[in-house]
Amino acid sequence: MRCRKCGREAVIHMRQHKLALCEVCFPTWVQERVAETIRRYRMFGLQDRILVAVSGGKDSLSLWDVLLALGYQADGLYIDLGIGEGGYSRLSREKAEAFARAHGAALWVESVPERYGESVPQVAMRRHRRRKVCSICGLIKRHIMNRVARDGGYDVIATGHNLDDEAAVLLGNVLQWSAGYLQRQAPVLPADQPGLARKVKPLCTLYEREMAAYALVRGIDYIYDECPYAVGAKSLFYKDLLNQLEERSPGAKQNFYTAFLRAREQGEILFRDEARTTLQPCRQCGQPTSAEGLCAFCRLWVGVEERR
Ligand code: Q46
Ligand code: ZN
Repeated sequence: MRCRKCGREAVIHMRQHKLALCEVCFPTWVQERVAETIRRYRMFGLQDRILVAVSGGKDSLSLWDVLLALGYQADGLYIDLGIGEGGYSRLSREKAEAFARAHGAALWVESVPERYGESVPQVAMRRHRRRKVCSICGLIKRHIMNRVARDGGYDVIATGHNLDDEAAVLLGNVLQWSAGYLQRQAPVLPADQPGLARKVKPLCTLYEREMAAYALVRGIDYIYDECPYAVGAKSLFYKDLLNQLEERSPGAKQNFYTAFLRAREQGEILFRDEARTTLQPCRQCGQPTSAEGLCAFCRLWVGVEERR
C-alpha cells in the first residue's frame, strides 16, 4: 500500500479514515491531529506551562513527544507507585527518565514509597485489601499531580488518554447510566475549585493503535507491559468489545465517542445541574476536600509515620 500524501510505502492503514501513510507523513499527521484537538477544545496555548503525566507507556511518552515537537512548554511528571516485583515501576521510571534525557526535557519524579513510606499496593492492602488497589492508586495519582502542578506553577496537566481509553470509559458509564460520570467525561476538566489544576486529554481523538505506531515510528522506547493490576480490568474487556465492533464497522469506536461529545455540546444530551458541594482546604495538605479536617489522601497515611 502506498502513502496517500507522497506515494512512498505506507506503514499504517487507518481504515476509519480510509487513509494510508508512510513513516514520514504519519507522525506529522498525528501531530497535526493533536494540534487540532488542542485548538478545538481550547486546551492551552504556547504561553502556557504544561505538566505531562508520564507513566513510561506509549501514550504518555508519545504525548510528551508530540507537545515538544509542536513547540509547547511541556515538562513531565513521573509518579513511582512502587508496583511490581517484576520491576514494573522501576522499568517504567527508567523509560520516562531516558526519554527526558534524550529530549533535554525536565522531569519531576515523585516516589510514593520514598515520600510516604508505603507503596500503592501496600497502602491499599492495609486499608482495603487488594481489590481496591486501582481506586487508591487513582486517588494518590490525582493528589500528587495536583500538588506538583500547584507547587511548580503549571497552568494545566495533560494526560495520555487515547480514544480507546475514553470510548471504554464511555461504554462503562453508559452501561451503568452513570449520569454523574457521563457529565464529567470530557476532553477538558476545568479547574473549578481553588487548589485543583485544569486537566486535558490531547490524544482523545487518536486510536490506541495509532499511538503505538507513532511511538514505533518515532523510536520512542516505552514499557510494553501493562501494570499487573490492570489484568482483568473491566476497561480492558470494554476495549475488546469495542474493537470487535470496530472490526465489523471501521470508525464505530470513534463515532461512539465523538458523537457523544458533539451531542452534549449541541445540547442534545442534558444533565441536571449538579448541586455543587462546597469544598474546603484540607487541614494538612491544603487541597480541596468535602471532608471536615483531613482529605481522603491524607487520611490514607494516618499512623504510617509513627509505625515507621
Ligand atoms: S497504575 Fe494504578 Fe493503573 Fe496499575 S494500580 Fe491500577 S490504577 S492499573 S492506570
Ligand atoms: Zn490532605
